[in-house]
Amino acid sequence: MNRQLIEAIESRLREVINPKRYRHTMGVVDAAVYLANKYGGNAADAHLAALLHDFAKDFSEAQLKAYVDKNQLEVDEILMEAHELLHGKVGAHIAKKEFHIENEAILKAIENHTTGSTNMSTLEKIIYLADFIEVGRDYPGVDDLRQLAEESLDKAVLKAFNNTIVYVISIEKPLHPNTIYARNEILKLIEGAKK
Ligand code: DGI
Ligand code: FE
Ligand code: FE
Repeated sequence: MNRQLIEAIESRLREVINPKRYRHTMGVVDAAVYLANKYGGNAADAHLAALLHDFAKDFSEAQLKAYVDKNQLEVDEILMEAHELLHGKVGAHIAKKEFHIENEAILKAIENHTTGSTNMSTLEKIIYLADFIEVGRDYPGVDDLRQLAEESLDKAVLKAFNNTIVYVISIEKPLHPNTIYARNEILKLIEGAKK
């Protein structure tokens, strides 16, 4: 475990995210390490990805868009439209440029933590799910999701996708297609495993 790197990231995080989000981040670290140990993921990678997943979350819309332009990040139309989707992409780029993280699995887990994607690695699933079940989260259904996370990583991720899709529809925002593709794929995987 790279203590020095973790301390450097933590100290930068305290400058760029608010105290509540910092606590959320530490909750995601604990949940991600727990899930990695439970489901055979790499706990050190889970720790780093969780620590960095919301690095850019408190950037303003203008800051996020300026970062995307300046660094010529590839983003689709929906990412630009719904700026709450941009912080993963920007966070992954910062992880690489500022903290020299080259591990693509970690970078992808940060990048895709809001929408999910097809072909998710165990690490991507862990970060996606840890974000929803960390100890500080409190919303209707969180305890059911925590319980499902004890049973099956895939089933819990599917449930988290379903919840997100319902939520985004309820607030009448555009839904990112990656979430739909990811949800259909994992549903098929789970159905296949039953046969
Ligand atoms: O950054 P966090 O709040 O910890 O969690 P997150 O990265 O999962 O971001 C959640 C936000 O992103 C929440 O406000 C819902 C929103 N979101 C997730 N999927 C979509 C989405 N928003 C839109 N417009 N479209 C999506 O597909
Ligand atoms: Fe996030
Ligand atoms: Fe988060």
